[in-house]
Amino acid sequence: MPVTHHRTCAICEANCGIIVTAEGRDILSIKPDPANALSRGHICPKATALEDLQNDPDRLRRPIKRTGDAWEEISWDQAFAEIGEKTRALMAAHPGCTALYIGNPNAHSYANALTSGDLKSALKTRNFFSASTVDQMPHQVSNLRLYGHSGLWGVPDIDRTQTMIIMGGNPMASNGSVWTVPDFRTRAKALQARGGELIVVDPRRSETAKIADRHIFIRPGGDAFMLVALLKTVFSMRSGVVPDWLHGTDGLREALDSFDAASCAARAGVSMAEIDHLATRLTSGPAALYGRMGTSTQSFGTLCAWLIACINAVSGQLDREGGIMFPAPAVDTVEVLGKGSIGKRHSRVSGHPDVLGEFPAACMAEEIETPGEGQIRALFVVAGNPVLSTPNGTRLAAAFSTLDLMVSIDMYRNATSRLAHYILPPTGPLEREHYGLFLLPIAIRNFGKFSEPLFEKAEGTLHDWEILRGLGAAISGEETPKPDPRVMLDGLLKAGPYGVSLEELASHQSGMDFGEMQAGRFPARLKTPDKTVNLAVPDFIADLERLRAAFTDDDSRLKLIGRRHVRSNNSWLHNSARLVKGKDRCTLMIHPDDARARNLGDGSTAEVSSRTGSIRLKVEVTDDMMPGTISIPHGWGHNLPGVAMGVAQAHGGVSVNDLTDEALLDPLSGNAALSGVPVDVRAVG
Ligand SMILES: Nc1nc2c(c(=O)[nH]1)N[C@H]1C(S)=C(S)[C@@H](COP(=O)(O)OP(=O)(O)OC[C@H]3O[C@@H](n4cnc5c(=O)[nH]c(N)nc54)[C@H](O)[C@@H]3O)O[C@H]1N2
Ligand SMILES: Nc1nc2c(c(=O)[nH]1)N[C@H]1C(S)=C(S)[C@@H](COP(=O)(O)OP(=O)(O)OC[C@H]3O[C@@H](n4cnc5c(=O)[nH]c(N)nc54)[C@H](O)[C@@H]3O)O[C@H]1N2
Ligand code: SF4
Ligand SMILES: [Mo]
Repeated sequence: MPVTHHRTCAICEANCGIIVTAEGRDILSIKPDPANALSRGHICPKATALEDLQNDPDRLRRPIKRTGDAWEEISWDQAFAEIGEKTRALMAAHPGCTALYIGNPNAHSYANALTSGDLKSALKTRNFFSASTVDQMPHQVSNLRLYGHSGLWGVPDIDRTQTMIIMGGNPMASNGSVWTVPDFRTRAKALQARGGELIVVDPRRSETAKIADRHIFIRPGGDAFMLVALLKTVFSMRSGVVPDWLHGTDGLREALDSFDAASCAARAGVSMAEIDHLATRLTSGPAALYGRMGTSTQSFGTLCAWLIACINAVSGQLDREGGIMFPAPAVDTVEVLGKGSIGKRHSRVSGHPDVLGEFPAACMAEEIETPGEGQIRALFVVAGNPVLSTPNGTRLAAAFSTLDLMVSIDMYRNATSRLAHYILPPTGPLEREHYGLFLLPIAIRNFGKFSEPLFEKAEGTLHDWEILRGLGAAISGEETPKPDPRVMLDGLLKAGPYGVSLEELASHQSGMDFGEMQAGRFPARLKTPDKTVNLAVPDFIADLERLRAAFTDDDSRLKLIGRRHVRSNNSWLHNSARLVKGKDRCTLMIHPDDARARNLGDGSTAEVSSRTGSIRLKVEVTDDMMPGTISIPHGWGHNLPGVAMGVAQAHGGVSVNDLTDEALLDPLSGNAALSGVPVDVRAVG
């Protein structure tokens, strides 16, 4: 008899409700759940690939161990015992030699989030890295300084706004980021139908720009200049009442005194007419200015995040309906997790300050290569593929192959895990529970859903959290029993604003809707000691000098940016034949003028070089690109020795992170500047 199962697709941040029909362990269909109040019947093509992930013959089910180039399957007991013993021996001989890298899927697993600390404390490590420093860290630094908590996110209220401005985000492909906004397209259409405006600021005419009312091209990395121009213009138009909780507007205005709005706009490649239009929209009706990847993975990432928040605040859009709002999730992570700190320690080799306890992922290679006390010798990678995801992957791969011990918790033998000594694979995506612990707090509605697993886990397999706990115990030698993650989650839910139990939440198969986001949560919601938002943050104001100095930077070389596609997810969905089929997506997009100047035709092959390396790939000539800018997606390049992902390898592709530069960082957040990398392009063959 077929069974029907309501669950959540946890591949991307949208967290869509899905209905899976299965008979035995066969999946008959994966369909959208129209009764889910958050996703309202939306899914994207990736949801159906859950079946491919579940059944993929290349997906590992048992631990494997590498000796030289040979891999053998071993038992969990052997894996834990050997890894525990080797790690303890290395820790005794070389204090401080352990390291941990946590990848993006951890943010999609509540159980990982509640148990990865066990492994971290067993490793007693100060070398903590994660995908956050190739992603959203600048926003978190801004959250911490302005609102008093790195996890206190403002969410654009797209359903009630009249103006939605998206800078450096492409939700038509990504389905939203740090903004759980499933069904973006319908919401954007509704905005347009009620007379509102969708505006996109992007160096590429992206899929989102194509459905927008207005697309503004911007030079990669020009955002901070444009935002200065916009903020100054908003200041000149705004005359409304400043809420009691908003401080520092005079200090902020003064800090920008010596910048000229028109020159800043010109430096960004944006006209003052566009700036005036944006400022008028922002100061007249409900409006939300949102900045994502393009604004954070650049060398002025933190300045961008701060200026965006300042513009929303000064235009009166913070904490109001239709502006930037603050959700009330069923587990309030802001109350549960520490606020975060900056600069408590410094990295050994380059002296980078830690941000929220992390060092920049871009420093991992040098910390492995550089001899001395504290050199990394034992690395644990949990659900991450940093060889394809972090800058200068070639150098990082070479560094990984010198480690005394490397352990990957991953279901694939991929570009990163092939270099490990042990790969420990978790259960499949339909064999585990789901609650969007970190995603519901950034959702556009107050909503909760808990999904039980559809299938029992296959015999002899372990969940991520069991592996994390198993490793923790094997390394520390402590066997104290700890509560299951679901017991912990039940406690967190009961302590949350709705006091709902896990059992009750789980009984609502399409989730529980707690209603629209509410305005007027400030100042109570703020975590700053004085319950105010002080816009004049000294570190950020000081960093404006670096921006000023960049005004005259040589801007003549081509600048590399990235892109995402709706049928791909970072580096790890390329083994699904149904997703990768069709046109080659790992291509170089270039403007016709730039192509002509280099003798490049559509479909020809180009070599792209940067300080760190060079790659060759197919050219797509398109005036969707801004002149002077090229775009290459990340996460490709699986065809490496030792990889065992048949479909992905057959598909080929190259890694853009062989070109991105580990030396290019936003100093305030340690975030990699993946965008705006200077490159040269020439025709080959
Ligand atoms: N040039 C460039 N580089 C980028 C980006 C870009 O836009 N441009 N984007 C950056 C961003 S935003 C991010 S988040 C990072 C991502 O960086 P990473 O997190 O390092 O990389 P992912 O590609 O997400 O790889 C996730 C890994 O986890 C495995 N995995 C998937 N699900 C699970 C699971 O449930 N359990 C376990 N144990 N393993 C799992 C996959 O097989 C894969 O190996 O990449 C960044 N890199
Ligand atoms: N289908 C799919 N969905 C995904 C993912 C995926 O890989 N595939 N990854 C998930 C993850 S981990 C994340 S973090 C999110 C990211 O979600 P988004 O933030 O929406 O990321 P991107 O689609 O990379 O969009 C970034 C946009 O910034 C533009 N850009 C680049 N440089 C600049 C710049 O200097 N200034 C400005 N203004 N724009 C710039 C790019 O052209 C691009 O259109 O997506 C998530 N969802
Ligand atoms: S948008 Fe697609 S990948 Fe993201 S949660 Fe929804 S169905 Fe899954
Ligand atoms: Mo990400």
